[in-house]
Amino acid sequence: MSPSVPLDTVCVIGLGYIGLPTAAVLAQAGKTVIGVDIKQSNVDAINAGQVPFVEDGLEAVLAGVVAQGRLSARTDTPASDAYIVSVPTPFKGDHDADLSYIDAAAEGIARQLTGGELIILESTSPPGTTEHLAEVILEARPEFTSEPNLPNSLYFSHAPERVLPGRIMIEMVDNDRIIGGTTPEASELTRDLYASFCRGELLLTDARTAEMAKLTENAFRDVNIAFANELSIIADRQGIDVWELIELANHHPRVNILKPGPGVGGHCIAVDPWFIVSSDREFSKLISTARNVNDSKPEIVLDKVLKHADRFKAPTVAALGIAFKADIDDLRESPSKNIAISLAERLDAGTVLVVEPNIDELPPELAGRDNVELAALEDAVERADIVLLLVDHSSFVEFDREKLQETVLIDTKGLWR
Ligand code: SAJ
Repeated sequence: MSPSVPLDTVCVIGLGYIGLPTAAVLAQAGKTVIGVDIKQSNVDAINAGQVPFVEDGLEAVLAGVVAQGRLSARTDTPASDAYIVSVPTPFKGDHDADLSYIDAAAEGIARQLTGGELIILESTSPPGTTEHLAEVILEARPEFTSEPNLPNSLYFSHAPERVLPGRIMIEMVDNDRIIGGTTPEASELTRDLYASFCRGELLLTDARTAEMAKLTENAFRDVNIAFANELSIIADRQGIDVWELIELANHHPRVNILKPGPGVGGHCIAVDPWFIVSSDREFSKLISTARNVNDSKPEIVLDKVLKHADRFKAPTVAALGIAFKADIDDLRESPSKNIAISLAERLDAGTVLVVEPNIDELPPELAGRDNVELAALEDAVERADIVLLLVDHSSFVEFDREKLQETVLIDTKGLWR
C-alpha cells in the first residue's frame, strides 16, 4: 500500500514542451498545480493562458485550467505536496549529461520541504540521476531521509515522458508509463499521482531501470534508423534505389527496416543514446556507432549536392524543408537546417532557396546571408537548378513531379520516387 501522504498540490519545475502539458493535464485532473520557470516571459504568457510554443490541443486545456485558477506559474519554487522536475539535460564535454538544471531545481525544492513530499524526475537522464537528485536534496536537508513511512521521509522517483511532439496531448494521457522509485513506496506514490490523468498502464520498477528504459527506447530507434541510413549510403554507391530495396526486404515477415533520411534530428533520439554511451563507453559500441552513422549522413548529402553544383556557374539550390521532421515547426538539432547552412557557406557562387511551410521567417543562422532566401515551393522549384528534398512535409506530397523534368532532384526522403 502507498504511504499515506497528500498529493493535492503539484509543483512542476520547467514549463517546456513536456513540463507545461504535464502541468495542464494534472490541473485538468483536479490537482492544484504551480508551474515554475526561470523565464519571466514564459511565466507571463502561461498566466495569461497562452502557450509559448506550438503544440496541438494544449492551448485550449491551458486556457481552461488557468481561468479556473487550477494552474498558475511563477519563477520561484513554492511549498507543495509533490514536485515534478522537467528541466533540460543538455550535453557537456564528450556527450556527458549536464545535470546543472536538475541541481538548481533540487536546491529550490530542498528549501521548501517539511517531510512526506514526493519528488519526481521526468527529465531524460543517465542511469543514477534520480539517486543523485535525492543526494543533493538530502545533503541540503540532512534532517530528512529517503527511508519510507517515517515523519521525515521523502520519496524520490523517475517517471520518464515518452510523448511524440505533435501528439503530446493524446500520448500524455494514453501512453503506458514507466515509473521507477528509489524505494517501492516512492514508486507507488508516483503511480497514485499519475493515475489521476494517465489512462495507460503504469509499470513500476526501480529508478535506474526506469532511467535506462527511456534511453533504450530512443537508442533502439536510433540504431534502426542508422541501419536504414547506412543502407542508403551503400545502395547509392552501387546504383541501387534504396527505397525499392527496403520495400522489397520489408516483404519478409520478420524484417521491418525504418526509413533513411538526411540524418536524425530533434532533441531526443539524436541525444539520448549518448547518455547510455557516456554511462559505459567500453561496452556501448553499437549504440555509439549508430549515432556516428546518423550524424555522418548530412555531410554525405551535402557532398552529393556540391558535386552536382559543380556543373553550374552559379547554381540555385531549392532546399525543401528545414524542420527536424515532417509537419512541425521545430528546427532544433535539425540535420536539414544544418545542410542548408553548410550549403550556403560552401557554394562558391549561387543561391539557396529555403522552402519551409511551417515558419514565417528564416532562423538567425540563415537569415543574415546574402545567398539565402525563404521561398514558396512553386517559386523555388521553378527557379532551381537542383531541388534537394530534405523533409517529407505533407504539403510537398502533392507536388506535380512533371515540373521537375529539367531539374536535378536529390530526394533524401524518397517522397517523389
Ligand atoms: N527518422 C528517420 N527515419 C525514420 C524515423 C525517424 O530518419 O524511419 C528521423 C526523423 O526524421 C527525425 C528523427 O528521426 O529527424 C526523430 O523523429 P521521431 O519522429 O522518430 O521521434 P521524436 O524525436 O520526435 O520523438 C521520440 C519518440 N521516441 C520513440 O519513438 C522511441 C517519442 O516517443 C519520445 O517521447 C521522444 O523521442 C522523447 O521525448 O524522447
